[in-house]
Amino acid sequence: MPRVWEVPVHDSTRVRDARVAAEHAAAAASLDEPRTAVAALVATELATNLLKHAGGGRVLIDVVAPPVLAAGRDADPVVQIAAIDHGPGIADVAEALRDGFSTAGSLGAGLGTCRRIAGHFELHSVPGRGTVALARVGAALPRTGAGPDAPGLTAGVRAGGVNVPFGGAEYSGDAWAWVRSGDRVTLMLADGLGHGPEAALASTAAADALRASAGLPPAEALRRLDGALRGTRGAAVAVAQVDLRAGRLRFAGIGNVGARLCAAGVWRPLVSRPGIVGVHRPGTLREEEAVWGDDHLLILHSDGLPSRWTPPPETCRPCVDPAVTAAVTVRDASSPARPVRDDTAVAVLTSNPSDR
Ligand SMILES: [Mn+2]
Repeated sequence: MPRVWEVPVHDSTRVRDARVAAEHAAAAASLDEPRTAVAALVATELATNLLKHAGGGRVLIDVVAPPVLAAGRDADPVVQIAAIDHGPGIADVAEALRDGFSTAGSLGAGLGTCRRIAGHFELHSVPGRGTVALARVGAALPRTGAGPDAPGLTAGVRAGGVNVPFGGAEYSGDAWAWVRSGDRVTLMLADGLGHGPEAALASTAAADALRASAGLPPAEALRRLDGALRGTRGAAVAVAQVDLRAGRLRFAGIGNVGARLCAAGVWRPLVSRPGIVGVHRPGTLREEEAVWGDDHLLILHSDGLPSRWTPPPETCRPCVDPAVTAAVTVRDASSPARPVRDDTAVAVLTSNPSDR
């Protein structure tokens, strides 16, 4: 059952908590000492920045699969560090990433340093709405300099997500995972009933079972998951699968997991059947099919997001890192005055621009 960390950062004492969380996540991802130090430094910088530039915010730390899964390669886990705020935003992102840039009278090495030392770093800011800074730190890069995002190792799509435990708990009852089998990539989001460790056991079992059914179509995968979750509390689960060669998306879901597909800026929901995976599976399970192309984007989310939430048109941007889109979604669907009332996970699947 993987840990997740949410560290609210509203005073300087919490910067240390963010660093310690990053060190724990690095241990969970089996990073070596130098890469652990990188994760700790990035978490420290991002938490410090929240205080300096945004009047506070929160740092989410998680161990995730890499955003691109290459066929035949084991998915080495990476530490994902996301700093989310509702601050004034950054008018000039490129300028803010320049080494030595500062607006708050600091040394200003922060964001430029993060971008240089993390394996992957993204900054997304909308003036007036806030900022998401997201870093991924994995094992040391191969000596060729080819990272997991390098062309030639890619899979046509990329996925990412964030997972926010309810009330700052150690475990989230939600889990998301993605797997690849040949031309088929499958994204799953599971919301274990209730929250806390028992809910996390159910959603973790769903993620494990998905990894064992990578090539199966969504409805068949859900049948396997239903068997795997017997004896747990059960979960709401949605499974979406892209066939890269056919350019098709297939979807099936049981229970209350939101699924929305956008193409060319237009969103439409994908519909799940009522039921609880592992407890009560509907007798028949119809798969929904749709075209999948480069301008498509899929969001799966648990009901930690408000039930009437619909993605704003600007969310439909396949060029943005999927984990950043997920973090922006969580940020914009909640506010300091309107905190979420359950575990919240959002997972996003997009095409991979480096393949084009
Ligand atoms: Mn839940």
